[in-house]
Amino acid sequence: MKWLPEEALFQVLRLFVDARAAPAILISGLALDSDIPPTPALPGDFRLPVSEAWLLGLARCLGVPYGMLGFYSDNARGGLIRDLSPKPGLGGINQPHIDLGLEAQACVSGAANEPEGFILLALRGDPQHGALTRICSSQHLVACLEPWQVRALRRSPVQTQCVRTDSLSPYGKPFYAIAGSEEDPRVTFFYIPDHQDFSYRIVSDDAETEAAYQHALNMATDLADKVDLQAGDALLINNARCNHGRTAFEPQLDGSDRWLLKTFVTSGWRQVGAPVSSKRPLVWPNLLVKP
Ligand SMILES: O=C(O)CCC(=O)C(=O)O
Repeated sequence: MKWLPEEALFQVLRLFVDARAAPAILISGLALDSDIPPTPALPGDFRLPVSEAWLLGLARCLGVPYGMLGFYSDNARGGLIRDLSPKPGLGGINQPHIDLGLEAQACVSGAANEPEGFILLALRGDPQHGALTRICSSQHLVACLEPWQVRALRRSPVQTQCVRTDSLSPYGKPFYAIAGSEEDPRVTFFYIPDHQDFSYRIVSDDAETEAAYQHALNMATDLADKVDLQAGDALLINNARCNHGRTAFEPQLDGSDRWLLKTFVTSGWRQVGAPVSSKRPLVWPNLLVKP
């Protein structure tokens, strides 16, 4: 908190708790460790105390940083901090050649640990400036959609469906692509990075909803702000207020590539249980220790 200018700290503290706060905040010019090693092939083994302190310190200003062990083990250091550096051939968000479609990281699996937000801190930007993080504000998007599209997306759920050569199967739970209040709509897109075994599509029993989802996704991709994260930039994202993605880019694989640190954040107290209802109890999630 002492390291941040007062105005920046004020905006960070509002992010999760003020209904009028921005959906995401970009802070530039953070001082990093004096000696950043070449961008590693993952998994790497290094410590960056100043940069890690920024990442986790910013997360503590918002709430509590956390990681998802297991989910991370193949392509990162694991634990609280995940390294994002290009790893061609690997599935998921470390794959540079794919355009990462918009998603809110929420409400699809129904798991208790879906992140309310996350932080990306750039140790090194893409020297070609091809990797652009997309942020689409839900409020802005809903204001741009046709009324019938908003109605259709609030009326009926959509469902992710895996398409294999010989079968179709549901993935995750059905979800409403638009929920929340009129003033503070919650837009949820879902995205699965390219997978060798299957492709996917988003379907609905309601034909208008299915069409509106695709239209809204295309519009969100056009409307999204594109952020060229460079060294010393931190992007703080509130998943309840925006969807995020990333353009494809060309890695050099010579140590000069884009390298981000990432952590998830929870504001702490949250409602558990489904379906969404004001009667659900508020609990403090047990994120830091194993039962
Ligand atoms: O690499 C980026 O800019 C975005 C990565 C991303 O989509 C994520 O961390 O979920």
